[in-house]
Amino acid sequence: MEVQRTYVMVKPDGIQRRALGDVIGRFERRGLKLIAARLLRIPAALAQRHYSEHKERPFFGDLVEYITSGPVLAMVWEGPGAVSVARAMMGATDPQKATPGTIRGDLALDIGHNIIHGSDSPESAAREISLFFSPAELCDYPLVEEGWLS
Ligand code: DAT
Ligand code: MG
Repeated sequence: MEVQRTYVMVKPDGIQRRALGDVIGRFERRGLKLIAARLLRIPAALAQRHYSEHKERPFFGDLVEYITSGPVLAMVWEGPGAVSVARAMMGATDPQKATPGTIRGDLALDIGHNIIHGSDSPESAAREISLFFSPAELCDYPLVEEGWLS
C-alpha cells in the first residue's frame, strides 16, 4: 500500500475532554508515524478556508464557531494508506452512527462535538497539510520498527 500523509486535528472538545493522549495513542499503536504537531487557536479566516467545501451548508457558521472556540491539536500522520486508515479509526461523522471501537464511537455523542477531523482524500490531505504547516515543519525521519509494519 502506498505511503501517504494525512491531516488529523483534535478539535476543541477533544482537548477539553482530555482525549489527546487517547487519540495520539491510538495512532501510535496502529503504526502510523507522527510527522508534525502544533497546538493552536485557529483564526476565523483559516477555519473558513479549511472548511470552505461546506460554506453553503446551514451548519457552516456553527462549525466555524466551534472549531475556533478553543485550541486544537493539528497533526500530520504518515503510513501505508494513512488517509483511509485514519478515517476508519475516526468512525462516522455523526457519532450517533459511529461504530464502538472508533474514536467517535468511543468518545463522542453529537455531530457538533465529534472530537476529531481527518482528511477525506489524498488531495484534501495535501491541501489541509499546507494550510496548517510549512514544508520545513514536516519532519522526515526513520522509525526503527518500520520494517516490521510494511
Ligand atoms: P468529516 O468531519 O467526517 O469529514 P464533513 O467533512 O462532512 O465530515 O463535515 C465536517 C464537519 O461538519 C463534521 O465533522 C461535523 C460538521 N457537520 C457535518 N455534517 C453536519 C450536519 N448535518 N449537521 C451539523 N454539523 C455537521
Ligand atoms: Mg470532512
